[in-house]
Amino acid sequence: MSYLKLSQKFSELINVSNGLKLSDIKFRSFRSNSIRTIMAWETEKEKYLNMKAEEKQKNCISLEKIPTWKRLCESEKLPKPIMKMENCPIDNKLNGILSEKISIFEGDITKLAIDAIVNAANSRLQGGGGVDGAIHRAAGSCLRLEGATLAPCNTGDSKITGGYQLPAKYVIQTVGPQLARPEELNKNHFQLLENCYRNSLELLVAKKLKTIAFPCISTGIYSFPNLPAAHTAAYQARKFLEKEHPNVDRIIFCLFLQTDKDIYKGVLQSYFPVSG
Ligand code: AR6
Repeated sequence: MSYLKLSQKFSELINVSNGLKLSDIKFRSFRSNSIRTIMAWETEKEKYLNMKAEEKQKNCISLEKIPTWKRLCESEKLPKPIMKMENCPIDNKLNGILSEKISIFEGDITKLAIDAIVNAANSRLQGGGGVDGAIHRAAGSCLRLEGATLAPCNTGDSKITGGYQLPAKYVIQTVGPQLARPEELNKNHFQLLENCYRNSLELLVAKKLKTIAFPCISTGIYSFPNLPAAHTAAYQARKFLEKEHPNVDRIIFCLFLQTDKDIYKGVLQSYFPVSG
């Protein structure tokens, strides 16, 4: 229900004459509590959107401190490249431009002072373990309140919420495919993971935002194997940037585990070669 409609309901309830039954009084108190809750997260969202990242979190990391993939390739000895998956054509003419639109960041996604960080959420958007838990702890309780107004989020879909106390302005919540065991991996899981990356990136440009960081969606509690997940992430980013690079400043892969750091440094060399 929109804020306006809720306010109207609130006025109607206040105008009800004396002689209310107990159930009416309970309903009225429930309604005014809901209004207060909605006002709380909406007001907080605005407040934090207008605040500088450093005011929200002292030890945050801004985009300037994260080298582009091109600079990393020039300054670091990388592991052997890992070949692209089959049927993943790229437009080599764009290699120079696109290698400056991608980065790897090794560490905690909740420290990034950028436009949007992606959360590997569940459909309820109420927080959980892993990166989801870390994001909710750092953002504060309003993230959960706003999430409740957008849930459920289906597997492969993405929804955008405020960043609240996070240095990032927004959180793009996406729900990755869940496997019982890594050996279960099938075509449908790949497709759902592709949707997570594509829908999150589409939401970014639809909201006119320029910088985004992804954790390794589904590769923790949801058991998607790390290597095929990295191929999927890299190719979706590549395809998206080939079309939308003028509207995007940076896509950052936020890597928390040593396995992913090694894999991404290998995989990105074939999806984002620095020269043609
Ligand atoms: N910053 C960056 N990456 C992180 C962080 C962090 N602070 N913490 C963990 N990771 P997971 P999933 C990495 O399990 O597999 C939750 O309960 C982690 O090492 O967080 O999509 C949700 O509510 C791994 O590489 O997400 C869902 O129910 C990656 O983030 C379910 O887990 C993803 O691992 C989603 O499971």
